Amino acid sequence: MGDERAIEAALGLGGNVGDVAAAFVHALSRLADAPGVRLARISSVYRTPPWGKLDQPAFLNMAALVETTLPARALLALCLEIEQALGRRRLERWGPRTLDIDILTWGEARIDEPDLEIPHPRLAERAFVLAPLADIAPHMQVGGREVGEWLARADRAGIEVDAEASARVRGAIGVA
Ligand code: GSY
Repeated sequence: MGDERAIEAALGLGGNVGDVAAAFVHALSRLADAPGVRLARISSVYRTPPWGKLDQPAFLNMAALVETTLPARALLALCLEIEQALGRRRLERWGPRTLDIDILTWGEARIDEPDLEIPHPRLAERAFVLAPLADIAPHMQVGGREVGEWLARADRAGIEVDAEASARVRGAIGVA
């Protein structure tokens, strides 16, 4: 990255169709190679019960911290481009999907637009987002509390680290 001031942004990744750990590796590699983005930290990969629509396979979820000189909207465009390159399929609302990349935070910005809400509006309620994010940013402030505090209040039943998927992703991505 150049000399422009970098912003720290948190991303949430998830999917439950196909080889999701491989999709995470491709997505993180694309992010790491993108101009204006430095991949700073990645969480473990968690196996999580489906939220919203219950009769679908378990998800894998993880989080990443990036330092970026991209405006939030350009970071969103990059995330959508990566999702599409990886064949994102969302067959129905709340239903199975190959890969989602959500911008959870972009610095301390608050953005409330139809296609871009930051911080992510449901971040504080969803243990499948909070558990990975707490790995890498437990003290990040969101909505008046730290991520770790939101996680302590959330229902994290059934959420477990997937050790094999975590090792695959960490083995392929040289980031702490
Ligand atoms: O972006 C949210 C996609 N999604 C998920 C998810 O990522 N993890 C879990 N466990 N359930 C989900 N339901 C939806 S929709």
